Amino acid sequence: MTAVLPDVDPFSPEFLADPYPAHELLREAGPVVHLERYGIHASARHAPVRAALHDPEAFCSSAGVGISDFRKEQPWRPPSLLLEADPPEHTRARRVVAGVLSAAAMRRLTEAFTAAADELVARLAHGAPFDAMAELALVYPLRVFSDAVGVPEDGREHLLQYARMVFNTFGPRNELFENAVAGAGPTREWVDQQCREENLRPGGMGAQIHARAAAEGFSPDDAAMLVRSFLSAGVDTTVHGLGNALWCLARHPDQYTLLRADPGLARAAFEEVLRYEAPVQTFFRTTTRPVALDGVEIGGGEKVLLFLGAAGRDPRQWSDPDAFDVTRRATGHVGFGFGIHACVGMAMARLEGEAVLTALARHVARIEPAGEPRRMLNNTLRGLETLPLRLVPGPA
Ligand code: 4IA
Repeated sequence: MTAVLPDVDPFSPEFLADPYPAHELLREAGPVVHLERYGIHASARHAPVRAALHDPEAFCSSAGVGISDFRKEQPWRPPSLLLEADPPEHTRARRVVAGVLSAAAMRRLTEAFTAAADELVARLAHGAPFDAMAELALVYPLRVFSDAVGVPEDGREHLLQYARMVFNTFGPRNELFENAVAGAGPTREWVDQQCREENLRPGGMGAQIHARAAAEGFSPDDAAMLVRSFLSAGVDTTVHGLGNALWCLARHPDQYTLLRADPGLARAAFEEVLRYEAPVQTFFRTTTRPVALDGVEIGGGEKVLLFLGAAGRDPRQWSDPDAFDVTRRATGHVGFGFGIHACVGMAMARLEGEAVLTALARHVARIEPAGEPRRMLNNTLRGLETLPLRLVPGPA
């Protein structure tokens, strides 16, 4: 029998503010549970989440990866050619985008990303309280990502509002959803304009998308849709990855001491943050036929909620999962998803995380909380609105 949980609302403010007790309840109730409130199945365990992501034929994305079923409801924006698509269309779109985000492309970005992180962190390592969201976690991706893609400087802050809206709209039409889309016309218009080839810096990654897409036979409008994927997925995810990293390191000074002693741990430490406090907490798939997931029967045409963040703390997968440990091997977490839809920009996200954490280790002796952070509530993203910190300077 599938455990039926009548009262759990993973999109309520209480759940979103502190999901971990509810995650444990969901994981322990069974490999797959039924959330009566939304009439959907869900899994909070690592193995079934990974298994569903590994089987895109049975667990498809083209009906949307939020709770809304595109076969029954009109999507709030034209579906992404990448995220909200299945093979073979997905495969074509993915090839274009993956080509632009290649390992060689990442090597070309490394120097600029490293220098920008170094300069920013050195400037903030003054020992006085400041808001590490506004002055670090928000500004760094907004600058380096937008520069790399070739988005003009004017209006870049629209990207933050746009992404928050995208991630809120994966959830149900609750207050977060409605507030996010209300009055967003100008932001949507700005983003749509920046996706056009004539508004992107020649040579930047956005322009490269257009070139590769044209070579693959995509229309200019569809190429612009692929740039839209960049702008939807590329900023707020790393903003909250970095914000969560700073908050983890401030709360676990012993772990920061390890990173400071060995800056070579920066990459592993960022990975551990993604396991421990995943910026993207949830995603849906839709079953294309009746299918068993970890022994639980699910009907065809049903939405299945996958708790990526909860999978990162599944004791069946991780030893001492609630311990933040920068020396553990956290790779294998599903914070970047898994399988054919696994984050196509993960190398760039990791580069940003490594650059900032390495810069901290070089310039900062201690990261100290300077007040209570204010949590940002979002139907999909886990992160902070404000994060008061002190970065106590120390020799490299
Ligand atoms: C898109 C999962 C998240 C990072 C994401 C959001 C939007 C898109 C892709 C990925 O618009 O294609």
